[in-house]
Amino acid sequence: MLAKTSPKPTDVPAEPYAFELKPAECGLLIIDMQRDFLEPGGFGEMLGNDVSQLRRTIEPNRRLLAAWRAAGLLVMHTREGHRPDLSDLPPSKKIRGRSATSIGDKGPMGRILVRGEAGHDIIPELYPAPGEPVIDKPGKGAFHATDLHSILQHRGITQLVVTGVTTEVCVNTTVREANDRGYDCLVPEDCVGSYFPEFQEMGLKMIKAQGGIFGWVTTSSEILKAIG
Ligand code: TIU
Repeated sequence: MLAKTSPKPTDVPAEPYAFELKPAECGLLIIDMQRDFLEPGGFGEMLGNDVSQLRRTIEPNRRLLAAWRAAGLLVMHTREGHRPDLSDLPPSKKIRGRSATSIGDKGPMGRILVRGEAGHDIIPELYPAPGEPVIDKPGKGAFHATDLHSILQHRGITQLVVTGVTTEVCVNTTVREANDRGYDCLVPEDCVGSYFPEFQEMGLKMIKAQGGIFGWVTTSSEILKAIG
């Protein structure tokens, strides 16, 4: 079998200015594309949200994931959730929202946001392939209380393409955490989604404002051109 050669560094058109993508140092990090957030009957819908706002991100993510795999580059996935005994669930998170049903309780797809339950797992369209690290995170950010930083350091990763849901919650928190740890983050706007259109817009604006205070924003088609 021929060894895969990584594409060369390429400038990807982005805002606030071009992102110099170094494929060998760049990981694709897909945030929380879980059934509980994207499918009818899950935790997201239970909170009163319209899941169709998130489902439009599935197809662009699927194309980007396929291209990233074909180029032989690093793919990682995250899942928000907790241990079955809920020992890693902060009491503040358990009671937030004053909902009759909350994290750890029985929902339509098993116990809500509990590891090992059907609703906690990643949607079939973007299911992790063998060998792709899956980061189980108890918080909104993918670095808090996980081994993500170690995994990235061991692989020589300095850049992240961050996709997934939701734009203003887990994606923004993760981009901010990554930025403070020295990673350059590129966010394709069609691959991230929010239940709220105004938060989608502002969540992306906040990343690229002030000269790219947290990172860069582009589209998946620009990234596909760069690694294709
Ligand atoms: N993954 C993620 O963003 N978790 C959330 O709880 N998001 C909401 O927008 N609620």
